[in-house]
Amino acid sequence: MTRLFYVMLAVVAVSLLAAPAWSAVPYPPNCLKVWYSVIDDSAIALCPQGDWSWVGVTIKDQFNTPMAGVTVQVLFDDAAVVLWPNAQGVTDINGYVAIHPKGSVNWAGPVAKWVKIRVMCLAVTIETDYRYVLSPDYNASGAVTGGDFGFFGDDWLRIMLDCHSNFVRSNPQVQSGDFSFLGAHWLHHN
Ligand SMILES: [Ca+2]
Repeated sequence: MTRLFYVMLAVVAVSLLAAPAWSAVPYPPNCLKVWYSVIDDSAIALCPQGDWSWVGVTIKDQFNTPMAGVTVQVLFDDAAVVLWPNAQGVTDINGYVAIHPKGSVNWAGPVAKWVKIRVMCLAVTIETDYRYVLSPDYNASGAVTGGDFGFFGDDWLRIMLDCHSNFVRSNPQVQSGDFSFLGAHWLHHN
């Protein structure tokens, strides 16, 4: 009888130890990630002030329950993308967080950077996608100023859909419509 008692005790102990394995973790198929204020389906733009493209993320666990109070990060896997500071936020009671990346892109030629972008939560990759990343802060100084205008001038009238300065993708030429977007972020800084 005593032996049976200890066996039962051991079973209970193992069950308790196993309990953490059932704790909530982010479950990507139940999560949702949507980019807003994008250039088009394949391109986003970052302003050092954080007022251009942004991402809304909903984190749910394996039971489809919203996870509140967890940190979500947006990672750009390219050294040319500079963030001021890291793009991250904490989910609300509905598991939702809006992240407005404050960013710049170090200009490396007229073609926009094609960047791998990862949304992470608690070391889990929620979603990975690839997009062109543009920025009116061409020299990654943290501010949109005269130095950036020089880069835009070099691209002026260039006909190239994926040009870094082609903020209006419906027209492949860099012209006044693109300049108005640069103007809208003029002197914005981190
Ligand atoms: Ca700049």
